[in-house]
Parts: sequence; C-alpha cells; structure tokens
Amino acid sequence: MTEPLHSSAAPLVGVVMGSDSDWRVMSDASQSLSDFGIPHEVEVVSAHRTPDKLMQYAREARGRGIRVIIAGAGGAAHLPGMLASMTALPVIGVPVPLAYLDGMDSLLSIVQMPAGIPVATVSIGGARNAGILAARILGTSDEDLADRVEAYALDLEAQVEEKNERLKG
Ligand code: RP5
Repeated sequence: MTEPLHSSAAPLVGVVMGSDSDWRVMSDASQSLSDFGIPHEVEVVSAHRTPDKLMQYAREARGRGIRVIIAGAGGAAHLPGMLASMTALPVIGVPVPLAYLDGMDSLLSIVQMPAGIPVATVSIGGARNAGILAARILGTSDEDLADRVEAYALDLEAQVEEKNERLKG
C-alpha cells in the first residue's frame, strides 16, 4: 500500500453518511481510500434531517471535482438513491446495519433502485469494498492507481497462500 496523499489534495471521493452514528461502519471506506492514497472528504448529509444540504451536496459535488460518491445509511436508507437522482457521478451505496432487521432494511432500501438511476450497492456493512470499488472506478483513468489496486489483489492472493502453507505445517 502507498502512503495517503497529502490531506490538502482536492478530494476525489465524497464519503457521506446519514448520521455520525454510521461512522463505525463508514470509517472502513475512508480507511481503504487512504490506503490507496485517494484524497477524499467525509460529511454527514441526512436525506430526511438535512434535505436542503443533501440537494446542495449532490448538485455541487461534480463541479467541485468529486468523481465518486460513497453514501452509507441505515434503516429507510434513501440517501444514496436521492444523491444519485441529483448527480451524474457514480454513487456507491453502503447499507448500514442498525439494531433491527440485521441491515436487511438498509440493503433493500438501497439496492432496489428503479431503472434509470443506478446505485452500485455493496454488502451490508461493506464500506471497505465501497472504498475499493471507488479506487477501481478512479483507476480506469489513473494507471498508477490501477496498478495499486492490482497489487492489493495480488497481496490478498499471497495471504491466502501463506495461510495455506501454515495449515499444512
Ligand atoms: C439513518 O438513520 C442514518 O443513516 C443512521 O443509520 C440512522 C440512525 O441515525 P441516528 O438516529 O443514529 O442519528 O438516517
């Protein structure tokens, strides 16, 4: 893994969540972006508590240089879909599990977007994969970053083999 870019670099990814209580899950997205050296910003934007902020964020993100939005929310999780409806940027949705229903409510709210407004939904609590998917998207126009994503996958492969060797004694 490379070192994170200097924090003053203009953010390429917006990591947004419906509540600060989602950070326990969404910090994994921020961590994986940092691991790949991708400058990003973190913001609480609630679809139902701060609807004006939601609209402003979605409409201004692309003009500010954001290339991908990762949005996490729990319960009746309309944040990712609402963001996607107001921006042409790719939106990755993270279903955040709450106390009830094991996150199935969040998953179904995010994944079942009607045709026309896509949200790329990761697994329940899958914020780490959201960060990696954002890296892969940005890697389509950044060879160095794509190389780092490939190196990461190779490292995962090597870890499996190491564990295999240990199992065999
Ligand atoms: C959703 O409501 C948030 O995304 C969060 O997952 C959930 C609960 O929010 P808090 O009551 O913890 O602020 O909008």
